Amino acid sequence: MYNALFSFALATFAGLCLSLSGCSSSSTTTTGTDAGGGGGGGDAGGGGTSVNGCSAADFAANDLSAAGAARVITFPTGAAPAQYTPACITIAAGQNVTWNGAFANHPLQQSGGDPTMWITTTNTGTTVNFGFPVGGTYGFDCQFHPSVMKGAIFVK
Ligand SMILES: [Cu+2]
Repeated sequence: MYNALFSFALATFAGLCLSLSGCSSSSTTTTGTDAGGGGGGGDAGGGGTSVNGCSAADFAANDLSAAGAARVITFPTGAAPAQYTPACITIAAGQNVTWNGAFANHPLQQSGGDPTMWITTTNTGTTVNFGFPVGGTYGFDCQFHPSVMKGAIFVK
């Protein structure tokens, strides 16, 4: 009787183990392109890694994570390139950022930083809003003028 119960328990556990990846010690290791799930792994000292010219000091100078803060980045509506304003900001995980400008003239795309794709390439319209649910440093730039128009979001 005891042996039968024990065997049943073992079988149940084994089945559970099969159904859950990572319950054995031989769980697969990730490839390492997404350090810490895009999270804290790459953030030196919690101030954000330097991406697209945005340093930890730049991120700290534009901390927009306070409740009620306007998390808006503007850029030109005309064809002439000009840097994003502000280009380097800090927000908290779960907050959103709005970009305002002419995407047809300045297509927004992810560029640099953590590889997670919170920013979807946008080339039409004048406003877009993206959420950043996971901590990390996420770079972006203009497809047409990446040397002039570039920035990053540090999500703490
Ligand atoms: Cu541009």
